Amino acid sequence: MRTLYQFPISHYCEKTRWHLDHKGLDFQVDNLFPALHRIKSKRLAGIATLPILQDGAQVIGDSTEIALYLEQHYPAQPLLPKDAELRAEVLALEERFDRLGVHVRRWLYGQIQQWDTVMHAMLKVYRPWFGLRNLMKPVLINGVQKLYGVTPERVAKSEAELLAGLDLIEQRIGGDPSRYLVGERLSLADVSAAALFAPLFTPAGTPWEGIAGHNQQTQNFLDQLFARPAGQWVLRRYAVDRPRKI
Ligand SMILES: N[C@@H](CCC(=O)N[C@@H](CS)C(=O)NCC(=O)O)C(=O)O
Repeated sequence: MRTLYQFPISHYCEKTRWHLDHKGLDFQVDNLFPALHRIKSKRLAGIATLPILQDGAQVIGDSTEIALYLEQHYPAQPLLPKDAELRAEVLALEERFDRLGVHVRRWLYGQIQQWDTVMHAMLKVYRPWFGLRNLMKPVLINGVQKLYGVTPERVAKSEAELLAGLDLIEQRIGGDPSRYLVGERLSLADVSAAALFAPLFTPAGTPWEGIAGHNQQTQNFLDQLFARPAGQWVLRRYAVDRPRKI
């Protein structure tokens, strides 16, 4: 039995779901309640973050570690090229986009003015537990802002970082949304970049669809990103290369 411990709206968890789906590996999800998840994540893998994958007796934490584990143990449908040079390029990009995921998340949380749809997407999978779910909302809003460093200065820096990330995608694909970041086929670099940027572009069928807590100014900014080749590239990767969306 394979279990993915996750949060539905985490883009790092989405990266792992995509990888598992790409390999056609069955798994069940165990949605841990935010904040309380740490009791289990620490016990399982000694870490505070999700995703964590349990595959039989093996427990692997961190989306990149999980990706490397999956490539090693399930070599069919590879996402890492055999060629050493291409492989190194993919791994370097995967690391870069992994770091950019932090900026995407911080920037997005920094735009939210109405938390209703965010909280709904974050918590709808959990039972109401005698009202505890609703009572936790203000705690979680505060916690998310503290944990992810959502301050105006850091959000502004994250905006610059995420724009640099989109530039990098465009540079790699030569402005053509149908191309891949490395070589002629989907790799771990594409899965990482597309999954970690996806909350900006809310592809249909993903957990971010319907989240709308930002103002018109942010929407105008997002519209510009949508129109860019990098925005179209994320949507293209979802349409063409994401076997199942949730
Ligand atoms: N480097 C980690 C990052 C994962 C991560 O940041 N997960 C977030 C959700 S998006 C998390 O678990 N946050 C809860 C916490 O830190 O307590 C990975 O790739 O798995």
